Amino acid sequence: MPVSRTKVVIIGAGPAGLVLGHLLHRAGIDCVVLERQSRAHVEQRIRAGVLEHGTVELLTALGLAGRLHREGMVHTGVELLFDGVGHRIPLQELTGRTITVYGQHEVVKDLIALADFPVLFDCGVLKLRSDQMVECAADRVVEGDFVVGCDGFHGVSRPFVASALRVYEREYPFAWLGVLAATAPSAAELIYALSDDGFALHSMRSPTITRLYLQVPPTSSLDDWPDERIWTALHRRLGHEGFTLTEGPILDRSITAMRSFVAAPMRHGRLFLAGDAAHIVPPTGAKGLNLAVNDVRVLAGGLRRFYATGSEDGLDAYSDTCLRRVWRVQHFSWWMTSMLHAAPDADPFARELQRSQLRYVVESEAAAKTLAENYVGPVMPVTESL
Ligand code: RFL
Ligand code: PHB
Repeated sequence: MPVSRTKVVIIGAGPAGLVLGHLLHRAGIDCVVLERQSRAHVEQRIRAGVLEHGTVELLTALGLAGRLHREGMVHTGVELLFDGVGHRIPLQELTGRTITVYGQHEVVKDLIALADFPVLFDCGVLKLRSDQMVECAADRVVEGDFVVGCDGFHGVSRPFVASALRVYEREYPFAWLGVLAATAPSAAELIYALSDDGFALHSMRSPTITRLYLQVPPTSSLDDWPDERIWTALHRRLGHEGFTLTEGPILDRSITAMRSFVAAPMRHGRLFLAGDAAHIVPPTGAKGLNLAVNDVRVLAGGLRRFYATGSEDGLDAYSDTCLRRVWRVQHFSWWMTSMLHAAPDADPFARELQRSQLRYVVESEAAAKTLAENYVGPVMPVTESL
């Protein structure tokens, strides 16, 4: 088998792998991104929608945010709806920062269109031969100084080091049914709702496309949820005074399990894990993509330093630096999830605690600020990231 060489072999063309490619290319470090799926597949995969302030700043500094700034929607607040009443959390007023609603697949399209480094689609990594060499489809072998596993939760890089990992995990007794509907959003902002029937979320992708989620049993299949049942549940859970949910044709639907997961450490010799390959959060905090981008921002800094000076200090610090943020986000995502879902095993005591917590968050400025600060994400040292 012919072996091709590069400096950094990146497995996976999701947000983590592609942003890393851009950061390395900008620093003059050769890399190649190997992706199992086709380009059309990764460009159409509907997933996240909320970008933290720091993620937008990094993409902007990299020159990758032209369309994001034209089409993304800047939001200055989110709404929490419970006991039939909506309460606005004014994110910008509380933190000075905003979020941008822009689909993950749009981010991925932009990152691919602007890539000046090789991104090889339909080129899945079948196995790692070592922490510096991978074997791909079509008998291709690629060797580098480093391999970075950005291959998501179901990839091949984490299993390669499974015996050296400590795993922390929690599964939730519910899942999310997500739908994309061809209709204008029914409100200007995101609405996170808890009703007696469970959680629902109103989000959006554009002035003509609405994104909606429903808490469903973890055993649910899409066949259990014909359109009419979906809309009835959304009306019941999101309905409140001054709000009318508009329906439209459903363009995409999927069910996602809810899981918290961390595998540590994130470095094994010359192999690094980044993004969903190393950790998963339940989507209630809107954090997964942002965390993936943060990992590769830290890693690119370490690799830049290594190639400029030979020092491995940044690479040695990679795992600990990332895991500090990972655990903050794990806590926030678990907290939002527990506060906003109807757990099937919750007793009346647990339900009252949950409502008390929700009331506190909307009545206390300190508590609202805690939510807001975590939701918009930390201030990023962008210039240091390039
Ligand atoms: P990805 O995006 O899963 O990309 C991994 C890539 O690796 C490829 N791959 C391989 N390639 C080569 N060889 C192999 N052997 C390979 N195995 C896999 C895959 O095809 C894929 O292209 O991981 P990455 O880059 O770490 O990015 C993580 C994010 O995708 C994820 O955390 C977010 O989507 C999570 N998430 C959200 N994050 C947010 O920040 N804000 C949100 O609002 C938000 N909402 C969500 C979400 C995730 C959701 N689902 C569907 C899980 C809402 C939902 C419903
Ligand atoms: C989305 O728009 O897809 C979205 C928004 C907020 C979340 C999760 C997903 O917490």
